[in-house]
Amino acid sequence: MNSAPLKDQARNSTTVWRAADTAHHLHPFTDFRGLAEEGGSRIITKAEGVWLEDSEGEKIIDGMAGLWCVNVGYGRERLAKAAYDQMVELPYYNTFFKTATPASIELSEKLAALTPAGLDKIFYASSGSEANDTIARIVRRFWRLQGQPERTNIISRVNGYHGSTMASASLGGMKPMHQLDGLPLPGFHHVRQPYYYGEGGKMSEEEFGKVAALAIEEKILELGPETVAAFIGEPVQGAGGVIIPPASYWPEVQKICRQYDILLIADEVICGFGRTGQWFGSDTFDIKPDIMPMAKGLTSGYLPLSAIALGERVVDVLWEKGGEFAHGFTYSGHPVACAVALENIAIIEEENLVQKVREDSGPYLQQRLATLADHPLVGEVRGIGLLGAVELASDKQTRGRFSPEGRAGTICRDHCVKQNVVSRAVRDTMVVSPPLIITHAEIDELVSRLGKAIDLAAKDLGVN
Ligand code: PXG
Repeated sequence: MNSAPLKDQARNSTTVWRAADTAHHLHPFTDFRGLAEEGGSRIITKAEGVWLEDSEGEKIIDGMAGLWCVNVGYGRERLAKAAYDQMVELPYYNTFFKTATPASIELSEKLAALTPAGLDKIFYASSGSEANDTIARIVRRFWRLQGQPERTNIISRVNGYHGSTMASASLGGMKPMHQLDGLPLPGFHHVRQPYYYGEGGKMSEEEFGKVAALAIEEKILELGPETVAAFIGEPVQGAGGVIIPPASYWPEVQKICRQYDILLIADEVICGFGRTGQWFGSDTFDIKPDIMPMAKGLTSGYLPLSAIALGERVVDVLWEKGGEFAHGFTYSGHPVACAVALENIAIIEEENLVQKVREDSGPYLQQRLATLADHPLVGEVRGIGLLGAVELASDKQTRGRFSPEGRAGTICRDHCVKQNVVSRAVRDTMVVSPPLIITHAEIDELVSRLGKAIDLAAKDLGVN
């Protein structure tokens, strides 16, 4: 058996990598056979700033910050150094049996300070999915301890995304994920999303925001308020297509949660750490959650780590009445991941990245994306902070869609790949979420390449 490292010269060729990838590697959210028939993966070998490089030496502008996570950009030696130093000092120790590490303690203190007032205690896992699974258990535990064990139902939204484990995919409202194996699990319910462009019809935005929120109350009444434990939503739905709720939505949602005494969970896995121009989406939309999961931008994706911030209402009950909380992961509070998170947050602070997104790069991206709005293939451009979406439409006026759904998006995405720009197609919506360090010149490049891809897609679709 040849034990030479994969990157040795002899194996360092796209063809060999692709063949080995096809032979042995199953990719997430991928049609295995389809990928093999297309000839296999694009192999990404390096990255710096907002630029990726593939094994053919092509330079690609990463309009998605990896998977919405590389907030401080690629190539940060400080993060590598923080990981190295922590590994040399203490590569691992657990937080289960009355032990802690300086890194896990310091990060908890820091997150308690950064998160909205009242969220003061932190529980760790390694992914957004694990964080949301943990939350599903916490809210049920909370209501049991409150003497209301029948409160087990959790309400979330169609087209929301909360992860890929059994519970977090059940929380999510993605049909293809449910269809994979018969989810959602019992006790997970979905209501309409605040998607004005797609579902607003003739209503004003303000009116539609309230109607979408009232769907939560209708669901609560249908299930029986005494059976509802919590509502969970992303401040802005990311994977669902950068769905920005009307201003009237979150105030109404909060009113309803308070009225029926149900817990409010704001999933900050994408919105957290500056993406919307504030530290958290909850700051941008003035949401006061009881529970807040975070991941992605917490370490800028350099290492896997997720955190759940919990407010007094929940903590007091778990603390006073709970006894042992029989849940946790080997890597909860992993010291190396925590050290990287601390250094990552230090970079965000020192470089004023949150303020920059709010006052400079965010508005500039929105202004540049808005230039695509007149394109005959574009139905709407929307965005907030460094999140952007371009809806492809067959008819601008009537918001007409191409059929089958997703075809126009796939065509445009394939052109993006050829133009060396990463933009995700969510059905027929092109979305971007670049690293927070993106410069004006790089935003120009990103939007120009996306615009070219839209031009080429328009030709393919016969739109001009
Ligand atoms: N909550 C939200 C809001 C997310 O966006 C998760 C939870 C789950 O996180 P983990 O770390 O378990 O993946 C996510 C993840 C995409 C895409 O293509 C989006 C996510 C993950 C993978 C792909 O849009 N979001």
